[in-house]
Amino acid sequence: MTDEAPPANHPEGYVPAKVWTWTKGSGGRFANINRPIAGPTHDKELRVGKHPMQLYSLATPNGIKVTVMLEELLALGHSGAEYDAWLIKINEGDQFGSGFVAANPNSKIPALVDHSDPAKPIRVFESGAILMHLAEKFGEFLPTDPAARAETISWLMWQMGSAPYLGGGFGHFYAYAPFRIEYAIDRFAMEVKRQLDVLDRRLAESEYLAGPDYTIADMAVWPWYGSLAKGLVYEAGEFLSVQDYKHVQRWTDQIGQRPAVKRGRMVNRVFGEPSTQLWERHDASDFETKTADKLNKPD
Ligand SMILES: N[C@@H](CCC(=O)N[C@@H](CS)C(=O)NCC(=O)O)C(=O)O
Repeated sequence: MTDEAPPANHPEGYVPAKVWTWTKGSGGRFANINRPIAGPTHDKELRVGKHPMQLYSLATPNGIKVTVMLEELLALGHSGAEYDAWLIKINEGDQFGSGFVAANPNSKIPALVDHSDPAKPIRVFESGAILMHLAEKFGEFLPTDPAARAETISWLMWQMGSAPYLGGGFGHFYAYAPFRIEYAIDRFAMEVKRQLDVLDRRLAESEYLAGPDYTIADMAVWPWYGSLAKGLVYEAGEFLSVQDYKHVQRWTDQIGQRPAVKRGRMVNRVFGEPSTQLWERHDASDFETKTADKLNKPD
């Protein structure tokens, strides 16, 4: 490095302490739930319903991946995928309850507990792991042909590795940080546009991410990058010129037409049009009878 003046987008004045200590909140959105330590903050058991699959979640992009998968499995007639979807209010700290932490030591939605064998419930956390668990259990949406399977898992892992740059990087600094830092926004806008181009090039040559079939890779990528392509996350559609990614737009629309996707997006949703919010799902009929326009606010 030279002793040149820092560029204009480089704020001066901050020198990190020798050892970082948790002395103040960051001031950003969600600062009230961010902590530098793991583990529960309070005792609270998770409720368990009557179905084999117990899901503890919220309709964020990570949550939607799993409710879409469960609805897709039910649409194919897999009654073993029947599920109770319990609402976890992350802005109120439900993810730090002792029962939730036992299901997911990382304290983030979604968490699944598979009670197919009631004597031996299986906990699964990380949305990608949940998609793989369900795909393998029911033999759906994860091809068995080695090449197609490798392609599916590759795109699934691509999503798990890439989305934190979109959410924790771009989204945080563009929409949630208490002030705008040009350096951070430039860095992550560049990366997110690169990711959109990765998807666009793949979807120019292939109907779905892993090939001609819709798989768990599409289910993982669509809630993040499809929402981004439609300007639905971070109000960043114009900023990122998302309309330019034509193949991503085609794929987003195509997947959005699926009835199971339409249902899955509604589950554990607490924002948007009341008729699109199904706070908790315990029965297939809940989509008709228990949306927010027909109920009182969840407690
Ligand atoms: N890699 C995880 C990410 C899960 C995640 O970040 N969940 C967020 C909501 S989308 C959450 O629960 N945040 C609460 C918190 O950080 O305390 C996955 O894919 O399951």
